[in-house]
Amino acid sequence: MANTDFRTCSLSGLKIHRSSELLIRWNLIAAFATLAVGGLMGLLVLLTRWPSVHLLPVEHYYRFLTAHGLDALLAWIIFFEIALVHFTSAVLLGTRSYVTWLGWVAFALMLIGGALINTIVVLGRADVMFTSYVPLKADPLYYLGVILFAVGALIGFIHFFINIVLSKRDGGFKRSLPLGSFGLAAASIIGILTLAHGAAIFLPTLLWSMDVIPTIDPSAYRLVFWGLGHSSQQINVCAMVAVWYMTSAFVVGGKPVNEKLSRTAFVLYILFINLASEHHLLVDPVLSSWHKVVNTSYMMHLAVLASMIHAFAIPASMEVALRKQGYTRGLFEWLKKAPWGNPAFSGVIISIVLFGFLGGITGVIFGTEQFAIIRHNTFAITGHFHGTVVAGTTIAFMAFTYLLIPFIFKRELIWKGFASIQPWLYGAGVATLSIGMMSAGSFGVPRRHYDITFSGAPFSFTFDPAIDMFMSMMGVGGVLAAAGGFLFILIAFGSIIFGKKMEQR
Ligand code: HEM
Ligand SMILES: [Cu+2]
Repeated sequence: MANTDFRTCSLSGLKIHRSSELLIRWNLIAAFATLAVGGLMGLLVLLTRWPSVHLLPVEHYYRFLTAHGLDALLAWIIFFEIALVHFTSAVLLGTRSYVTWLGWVAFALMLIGGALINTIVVLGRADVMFTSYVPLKADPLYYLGVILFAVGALIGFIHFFINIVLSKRDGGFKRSLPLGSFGLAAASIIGILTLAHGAAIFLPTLLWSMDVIPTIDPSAYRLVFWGLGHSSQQINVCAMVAVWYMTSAFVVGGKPVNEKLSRTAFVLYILFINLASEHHLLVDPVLSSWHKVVNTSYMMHLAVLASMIHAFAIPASMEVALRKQGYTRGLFEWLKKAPWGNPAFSGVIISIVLFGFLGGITGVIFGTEQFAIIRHNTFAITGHFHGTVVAGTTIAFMAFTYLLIPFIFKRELIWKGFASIQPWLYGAGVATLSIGMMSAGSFGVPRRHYDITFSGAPFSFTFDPAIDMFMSMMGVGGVLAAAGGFLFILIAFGSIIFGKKMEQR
């Protein structure tokens, strides 16, 4: 391959090959597009759950809830992660993308699968929500769409390993991978295991929907489904943490204080995070209490430990780097003088704080055997995971987008002033949304429920009046988040199309 196919990014110094550049670009474009659809669906669902608005009719509520979960959690996040796969397994190592065609096969499968899922859901043939618990049944094409998307993603994660093996052969890195790539290696290992569970559950479910298999045991479904559904959240955690480290490195020149420790923490994720999948089965009668308590009160903390290590290591890496730049007065000058106007930096800090305090803490609490029984299927759970996958992962990915647009698309950001407030707007919105949901849930408000006033029901039930305030908090926060999300989409697409071209060798 001719050397002219490489260019050197003048901002980051990265050596970027045309083959990876195109793969990253298209995966990012697909990610932004699916986030736009998913976010719009989220807004419509929100305006339905907010009792004083109650926008959609009942069947549309479940239909759009299904689309929201799939576009936001499956499509946006995984398209972005596959972009990160190519970024960390080729660009960060200064090598080309090997087997580029395989990257395009993965992308095409994900695109076709995603389009199929959305079409079938919009046609009203798959009102089964994200989890598609049997015996809820969707059109076979829906399961086929999920399988195509998952196989595409699987190939994408496998591409990571092909790239790093061949890159090592060609001298892309010496002894160990840079930390960002190491994090994505952890994500890809978990990704491959996870997607194998996906195949194990969605293939039989496809056959069942085609009447080839007579029944699927609901407990078996839940067990295997969460091997996919929960473990894939750990792909997200690994990718998010890798983004935290990389942003610290790119924006302030931060290096982990003890790199071995940070690497070990990623290994803890690989080894122990799968155990946490069991929190989805805590109220099911299948497993024994002994098993549940040992798993959720003891073993799970080995994975929590990993997050605690990262939560200290990353801010520490920033502090050390900023102090080296001369911000040494007092305890906190480095913090005051940090580049808060850079949305990549502020976004990552917001992501770290909200992920830890909203998503992490509630996950550890709700995920214990003792607590699960009173929070299960309440709105508190929805509050918890908007603290993790939205306030944590989505904000981190948004922040990293502000770096990738100049690095990969060679465009300047448009609307820099708006860009610098976008993470704050989105972060404040999601935090309010999430706290509103958690508070309402602690008064027993259910998730996935069309009408909590139970109008027309044979028995009347009213919740504590306090929930009015919490549901409004959710509503106002959600609208702010939707505004922040919309701003992000405008800035991302606007910069790609209209941003000032940057001259580079
Ligand atoms: C504008 C931002 C967002 C708003 C206003 C929003 C709002 C909501 C609301 C109101 C629900 C319905 C809960 C229920 O009725 O049970 C929901 C569910 C959900 N949201 Fe979001 N959300 C947003 C962004 C996101 C993002 C970015 C993700 C993923 C990364 C996400 C993932 C989910 C999932 C997985 C569900 C559960 C779907 C199900 O129960 O099948 N949300 N969201
Ligand atoms: Cu889970």
